[in-house]
Amino acid sequence: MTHALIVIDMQNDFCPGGALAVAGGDEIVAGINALMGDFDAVILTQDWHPAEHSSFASSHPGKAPFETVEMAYGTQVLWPDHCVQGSNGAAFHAGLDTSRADMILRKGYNPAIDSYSAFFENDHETATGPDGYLRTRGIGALTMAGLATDFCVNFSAVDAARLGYAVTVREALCRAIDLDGSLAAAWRAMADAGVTVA
Ligand code: VGL
Ligand code: ZN
Repeated sequence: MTHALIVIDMQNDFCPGGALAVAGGDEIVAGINALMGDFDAVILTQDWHPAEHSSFASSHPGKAPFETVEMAYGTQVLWPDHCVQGSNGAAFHAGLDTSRADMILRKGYNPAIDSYSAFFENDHETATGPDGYLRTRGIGALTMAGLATDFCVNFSAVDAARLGYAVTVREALCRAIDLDGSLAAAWRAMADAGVTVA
């Protein structure tokens, strides 16, 4: 089966020193690069928000990062400003081998809705595009790695499994935010969706 590697959000803002740093986020860059040659296709995702995005705590007076708000599409965690379009924080980690990417998918560009998943925005309805790309290339299996395990990797893996892909998450090549048990919940959600953890 044609097999793609999907590298999730390996960007400066999710690495140590970044605006929404994930502990050890930079440790997985070399391992991800080393994996790329094993796949028929490599897709990179890039969190790519307009300034004043609705997922930023700074867009909600009186709210602090990591608090939640109720949006039309459900509960949304509020984040520090991060991955603002064109900023250095939104750029890929300098060590990531972007030369191998067949496709770079930018997500989270709609100011009114967050998009953790590579496949659907957080309303779980609005498609972001790669399903069509993958199907037309005959890709049926996906391996995922990157940041953050419990948000963008989790949502991407669960959505891909629901779309019918055979999905594997490389646990050692992911790092988590782990907010109030979100990592344990994410592993449960991925297992329930039929995602393989390797
Ligand atoms: C992510 C929170 C906000 C992620 C992106 O890449 O997991 N998390 N935006
Ligand atoms: Zn984001």
